[in-house]
Amino acid sequence: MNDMNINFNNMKYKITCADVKGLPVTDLPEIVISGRSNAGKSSLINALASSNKLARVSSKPGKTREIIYFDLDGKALVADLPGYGYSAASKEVTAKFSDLCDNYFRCGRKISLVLFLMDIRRTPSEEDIGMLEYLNNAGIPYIMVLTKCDKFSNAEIRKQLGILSDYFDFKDEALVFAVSSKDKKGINDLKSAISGIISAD
Ligand SMILES: Nc1nc2c(ncn2[C@@H]2O[C@H](COP(=O)(O)OP(=O)(O)OP(=O)(O)O)[C@@H](O)[C@H]2O)c(=O)[nH]1
Ligand SMILES: [Mg+2]
Repeated sequence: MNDMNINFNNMKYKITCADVKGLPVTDLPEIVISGRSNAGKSSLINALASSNKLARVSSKPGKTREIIYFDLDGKALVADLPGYGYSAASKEVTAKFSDLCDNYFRCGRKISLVLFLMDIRRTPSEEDIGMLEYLNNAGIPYIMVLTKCDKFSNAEIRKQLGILSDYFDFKDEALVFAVSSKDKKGINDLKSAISGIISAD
C-alpha cells in the first residue's frame, strides 16, 4: 500500500458551514464523518488528532449543528457533520439539520471517504440502514466505525459484529473497525486505513 504518511496530529480547524453554498472550494480529498447524534463523531476527530479540544463534544445529542471542516495535514479535509436522528430539538431545527446533511450528500461534492459511525451498543436505526444503502448504491467508499467499544468486552464486540452482519449487507471490501476514542483502542489501525484509502484516491 502506498501510504502517504498523514500526520494526524497536524489537524486544524478550517471553517464552519451552515449551508452547502458555503462549502470550501478544494482539490483535496474529503473525508466525511457521519452517523446519528451522539455516536461519537466529534470525539473521534479529537482521538484521531490526539487532541481533546479540536472538535466540540457534548453528552447532549445535537451538539454539532453545522458542517465543521478541519484541514488534515494539508492532505485532506475532514468534515464533521451534524448527527441525524436527533428529535429533542424543535421540529424546525431537526429539519434544518437533516436538510443540511441531505443537501451535503446531494450537492455533487466529490467525497473520497465516509467514516460511518455507530455506537457499538446500539441497534442500527432505520436512518443508519438507509445511510449504508445510500453509500453502497452511490459507490462512495466508506469505513464502518463502531464507537465506544470501551463499553463492551471483546466477547460482546464479537457478538455485536455477528448481529450487525445480519442487518447490513457488508460488501466484500467493506471495512469495519471497533474503536474507542476514550481509551484509543483501534485508533491507530483506523488511521492506517484512512491513509491507505486517501493515498490511493
Ligand atoms: N465511553 C465512551 N464515550 C464516548 C466515546 N466517544 C464519545 N463518547 C461520548 O459520547 C457523547 C457524544 O460524543 P460526541 O463526540 O459529541 O458525539 P457526536 O456524534 O459528535 O454528537 P452530535 O454532534 O450531537 O451529533 C459524549 O458524552 C462523549 O464523551 C468513547 O469512545 N467511549
Ligand atoms: Mg458532534
